[in-house]
Amino acid sequence: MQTVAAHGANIPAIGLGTWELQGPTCARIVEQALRLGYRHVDTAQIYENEREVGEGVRASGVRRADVFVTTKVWSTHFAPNDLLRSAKESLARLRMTEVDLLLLHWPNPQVPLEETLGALAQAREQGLARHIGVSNFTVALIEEAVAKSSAPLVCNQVEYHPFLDQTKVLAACRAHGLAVVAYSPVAKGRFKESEALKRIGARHGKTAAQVCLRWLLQQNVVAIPRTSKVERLSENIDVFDFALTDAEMSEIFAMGSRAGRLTNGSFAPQWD
Ligand code: 1BO
Repeated sequence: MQTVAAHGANIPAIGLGTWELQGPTCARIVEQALRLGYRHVDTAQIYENEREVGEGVRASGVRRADVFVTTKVWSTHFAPNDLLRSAKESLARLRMTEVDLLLLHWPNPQVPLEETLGALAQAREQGLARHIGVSNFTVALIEEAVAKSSAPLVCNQVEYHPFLDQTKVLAACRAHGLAVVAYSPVAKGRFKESEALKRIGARHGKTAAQVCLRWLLQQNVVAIPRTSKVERLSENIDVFDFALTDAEMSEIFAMGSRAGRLTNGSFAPQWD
């Protein structure tokens, strides 16, 4: 599988997102995904499915060392001791000795970022995580985090799809060598409303969802589509055998705006 490199991490370009997947369905989808060739699974403490993600990885028969596993610390656990305890609890639920990537899930202005980043780097030093990074960070927060982190941050995981303009965040990540990992890469099904995505897909014998994923790959962005349907797993990973033209890439870029954001909780920062 194609990977995106950042500060020593090689992140498989397509991963399985597990936000909102629960219980046996989650374990089954993770197992199926790995059997189909996925090598990257994304979870989080707040998703309440780390146990099932771990079960799915073990049931797949794929060696743990061959799967890139990400989890995230929820923002109410950013005080240094809480962060380390939370990371250890995640590992216990996953039944893993380390994750490949540990992220701060959302910024939390209540806890000084320097302290949280110190604890995150400690988690890495203690072998709880091979790499560390952030999620839902704005340009200002990326700049601050990069300046204050003693260890390299390998990614910023953010919502990104054709309907959301993330030009500024992408530029900041690139400037500091962070990979961008896109959650909701097919815009939670909104791709179905786009005649243009369907038309472009038809030209390549692909679906509109595959066009969204390919558009991200051609920007060197990692995508983590979530699905609870086995047939969609195959569709989402079948995006490596075609290429969008420059004109098609531009046409898709033109669909994006600030208004296209789908995830915007009360805990969200002031977006760029
Ligand atoms: C609240 C969870 C957002 C995506 O990880």
